[in-house]
Amino acid sequence: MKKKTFCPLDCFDSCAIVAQVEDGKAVKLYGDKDHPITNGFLCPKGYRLLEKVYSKERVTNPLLRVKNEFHQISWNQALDMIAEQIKEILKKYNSSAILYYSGDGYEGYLRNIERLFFDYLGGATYSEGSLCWGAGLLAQKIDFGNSLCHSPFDIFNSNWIVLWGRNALWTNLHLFYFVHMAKKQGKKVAVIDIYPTETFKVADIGLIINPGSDSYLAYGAIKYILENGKEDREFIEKYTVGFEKVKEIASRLTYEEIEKKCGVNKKDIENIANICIQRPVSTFIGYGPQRYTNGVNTIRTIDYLVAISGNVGIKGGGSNFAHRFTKNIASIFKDDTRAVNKRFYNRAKLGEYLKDQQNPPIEMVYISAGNPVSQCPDSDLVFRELQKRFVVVVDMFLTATTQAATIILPAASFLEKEDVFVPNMWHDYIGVSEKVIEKVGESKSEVEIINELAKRLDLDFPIKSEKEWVECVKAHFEKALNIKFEKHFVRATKMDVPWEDKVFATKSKKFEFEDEKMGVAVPSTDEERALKNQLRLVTVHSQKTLHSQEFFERRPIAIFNIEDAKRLGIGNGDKVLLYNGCGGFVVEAVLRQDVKRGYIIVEEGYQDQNIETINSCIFSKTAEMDSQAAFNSNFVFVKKVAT
Ligand SMILES: Nc1nc2c(c(=O)[nH]1)N[C@H]1C(S)=C(S)[C@@H](COP(=O)(O)OP(=O)(O)OC[C@H]3O[C@@H](n4cnc5c(=O)[nH]c(N)nc54)[C@H](O)[C@@H]3O)O[C@H]1N2
Ligand SMILES: Nc1nc2c(c(=O)[nH]1)N[C@H]1C(S)=C(S)[C@@H](COP(=O)(O)OP(=O)(O)OC[C@H]3O[C@@H](n4cnc5c(=O)[nH]c(N)nc54)[C@H](O)[C@@H]3O)O[C@H]1N2
Ligand code: SF4
Ligand SMILES: [Mo]
Repeated sequence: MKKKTFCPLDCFDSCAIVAQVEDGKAVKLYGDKDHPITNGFLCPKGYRLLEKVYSKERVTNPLLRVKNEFHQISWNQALDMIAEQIKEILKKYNSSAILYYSGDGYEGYLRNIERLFFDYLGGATYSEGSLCWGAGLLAQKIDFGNSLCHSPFDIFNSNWIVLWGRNALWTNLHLFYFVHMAKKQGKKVAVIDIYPTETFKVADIGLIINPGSDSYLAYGAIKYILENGKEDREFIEKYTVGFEKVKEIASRLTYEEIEKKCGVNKKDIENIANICIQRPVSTFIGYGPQRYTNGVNTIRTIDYLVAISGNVGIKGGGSNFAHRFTKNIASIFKDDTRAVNKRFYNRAKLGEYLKDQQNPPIEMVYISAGNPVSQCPDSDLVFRELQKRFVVVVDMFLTATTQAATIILPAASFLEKEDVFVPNMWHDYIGVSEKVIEKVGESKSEVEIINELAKRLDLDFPIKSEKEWVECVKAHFEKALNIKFEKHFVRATKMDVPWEDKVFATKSKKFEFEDEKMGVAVPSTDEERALKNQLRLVTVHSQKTLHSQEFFERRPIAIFNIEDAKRLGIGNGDKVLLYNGCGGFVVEAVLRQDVKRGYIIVEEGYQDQNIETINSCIFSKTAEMDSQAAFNSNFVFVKKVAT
């Protein structure tokens, strides 16, 4: 028997999966051939999802920590204890003494039921700011009014494709495939990154740039375009505001300064400019370049380059960062009128918030589909602060975070529940998944857990089955988007080219070079500075994992420039401690000639039994307006610990 489901991982591609089921057991997963984006194949992680579902390591019973050991308890015991704890908190303070941490480990829409539950309680402490994409979203909100992508198929209308800080082969495999097909049709590709990633395989032009300096490159290309009169005059005059300031900044800038800041030469700046004016050009901005203190500014300047070169609102163009086509649709899983006590913490500063927050302080933390000890900045502080509290973690596995849990609730995997998958990073095919297998062990879905808690707290909460909620969510999107779910997926919009009418979602209805609050984006570098002998730590997403969810064996490595390593007495294969005032983490050194000096590259998401994570070395810094964790604005000392 075949059943239809969707990949639950937080990924650009949101793949449609066909599960082969025999005697009630899923035996194989493959990419849905009917789905226009998935196109019959999954990434290597996707195929391995099945091993996760049936893994011996899965937590299949509720667990309670007694001293430092976990003991199996019944669901009734676990849920009663949590409900009691909530009642105590409501007596003592109000519901905002509960912090709800909603992670990105599972992308099904029904998990938002947790938020509705906390709204019904009176509103918890919710997150704002992002670990992921917040700076870029804010940038595009300022410039365009929203972040929207072209249809993936529109790439075939482009002359050039620019992958700007997006490692598509690892993180967005189906885009990589689209690029590969476009190349077969003669389209050209430029890739811009801080080191030669595997995505450079498709590059006609590959450019290596200093971390955090992209706004200089963007301005350099703008300068060159303006000097040669190649800007799209009509677009600029009719549909934008604030251009004169950008022009002035570009004219004052010198190529020498740009070369120095970005570490690229004038020829390369000219190359990028010449590519951008060979309209149409589609640009795909990754999330690496915005994980700096100047992340918003950086993405805005790339938008400027796309706009000035005339690539906004045209077929084959675009500044594709994320696809927030649901932005104006109210969530059915929120009820602000009930959440009178709600307040917000910044995800990038979770540890500090737990430590300092008063009136009321955080007494309980409810974590679902998240591994904040591994994934938030300042892991050690997050861990220490969680340990002091009543912490509930809903997860399928033991993680760095569950080590601080009071109670662990075993989550059903994506194959054990039905759901709706609403992508928001690249394409716009919404999917409805079937329940493929019965629950493994005693695991429960998030909907079931919340229903049980709501009953115990006598809330007048809408108790519905998963099936009923799926129908509600479908009906909601059908109405809001004027679509019909005739099969298990549907394209949510008919928009192939965003902003085609050149009416933007900004206040002025124009593309805004200038913002009331943040002014005009300028050439900038990350303002954080290294101390003597420190190297910048850049963390990237791994091909082998989805954050802390490992799919293949890997060991922690740091890629070093060969000269830097020599200077610091480090050889290839050495075990080195990376450390700073925040904490430390041991990695193996890999020396490469093709990586520039001054920084090391480490994959994120490592966690081991001793709760050591790379985010031990990451301070709680943020990009502008606290929009985003500035993971890459950190520096470490390195010390050889063994060969
Ligand atoms: N295999 C895999 N796929 C994933 C994920 C995963 O963990 N594993 N995570 C998913 C999620 S949640 C996200 S947010 C996306 C992220 O997807 P991407 O944005 O593609 O991934 P990152 O590794 O965050 O960053 C992309 C590239 O930016 C580069 N970079 C870093 N700093 C700079 C800079 O200053 N300038 C330039 N030009 N480049 C820079 C990095 O070297 C890296 O190659 O991927 C999704 N897909
Ligand atoms: N240094 C550094 N840190 C980073 C980043 C970086 O680039 N550098 N990237 C950041 C980004 S982009 C993101 S999006 C975050 C992501 O960080 P997290 O949101 O923590 O994501 P994951 O580690 O993928 O998953 C968290 C947990 O969800 C669990 N899970 C899986 N399926 C289910 C389910 O069905 N139900 C429940 N309840 N749980 C489930 C998994 O077992 C896992 O333990 O990390 C951020 N952290
Ligand atoms: S991780 Fe991404 S590319 Fe891989 S199967 Fe899931 S959605 Fe598809
Ligand atoms: Mo992310």
